[in-house]
Amino acid sequence: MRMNLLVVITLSTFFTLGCTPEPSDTQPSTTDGAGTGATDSQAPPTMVSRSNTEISATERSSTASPQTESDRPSGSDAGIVRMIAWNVESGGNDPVVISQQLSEFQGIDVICLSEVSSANFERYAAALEGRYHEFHGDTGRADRLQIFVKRDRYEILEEKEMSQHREFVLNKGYHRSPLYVRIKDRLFGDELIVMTNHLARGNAKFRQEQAVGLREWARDQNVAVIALGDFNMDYDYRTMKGNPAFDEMVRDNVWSWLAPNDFIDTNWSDRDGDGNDNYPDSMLDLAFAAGAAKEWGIECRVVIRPDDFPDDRSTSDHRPIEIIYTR
Ligand SMILES: [Ca+2]
Ligand SMILES: [Ca+2]
Ligand SMILES: [Ca+2]
Repeated sequence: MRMNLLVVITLSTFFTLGCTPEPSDTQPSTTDGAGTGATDSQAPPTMVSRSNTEISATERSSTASPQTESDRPSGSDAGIVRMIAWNVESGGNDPVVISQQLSEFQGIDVICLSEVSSANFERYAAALEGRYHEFHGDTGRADRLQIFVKRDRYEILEEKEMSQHREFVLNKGYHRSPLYVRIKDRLFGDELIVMTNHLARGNAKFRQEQAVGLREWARDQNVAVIALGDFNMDYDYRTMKGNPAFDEMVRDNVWSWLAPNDFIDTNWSDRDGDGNDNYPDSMLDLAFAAGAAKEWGIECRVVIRPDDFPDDRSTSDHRPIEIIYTR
């Protein structure tokens, strides 16, 4: 419980609420991790479904601290569910710094990372002291997806990296395939799917196709679904619009966008090097709910750390976003 309180205090202190949208393919920000060299003619990878890829206890023990189990399943906050999505900027960070910052999220129910180098999968799991089920994608080259699910609270029912749903192609071979877990809350018995994404950056047309595919996939699900990650949908706080992929995502009300409490920029991009963010007041990192989860009153906020922007070579150019709801 003490750990949980610490996390809550820490998050409350550093986070400011905010999330908003806008469209425009002119925004740079998130790298496409793949882009170069690949062609659209590449055959899509086959759908991958594999078993739990938890880090072994042996691997964990090397860096795990001897902290006693804190944990929430008994306190007054037991009904509170918190999830984080964070693009950690593979290639533009120091994994030691990212690990330290990640460790501050200890206690969060589900943590979704994007732009993770495969060399850091185990390091990040160790930063969370082995208290999480760990899953990661095999697609995306240097920019992988990774999901952590709190081990003591959730049972894992399924893990899937999904390159295609029905006729909808979600990965042309060099993108990040959506990664999801179907989990069961041991405390309340809820079953839900948590998905993370890092949609195409350089190819706006394909990003739209990905959004359509995610919408149709969500339409076909019969359990609550939450999706959070870097969607590259350029939600602009000034126009209150996202790019066309955002429009496809929210069409037909299959997904509800979980707008942030406060509209805070989530990505620092200063490609011309003048010291100013070229795309202020915009949001790439988003959260959505589908099915029963739309009625859960989920709140979203952007996580701010002191001096996080502008980022440097050791820190990520993205702020995390957090969603919170009460069961
Ligand atoms: Ca950086
Ligand atoms: Ca600039
Ligand atoms: Ca920005």
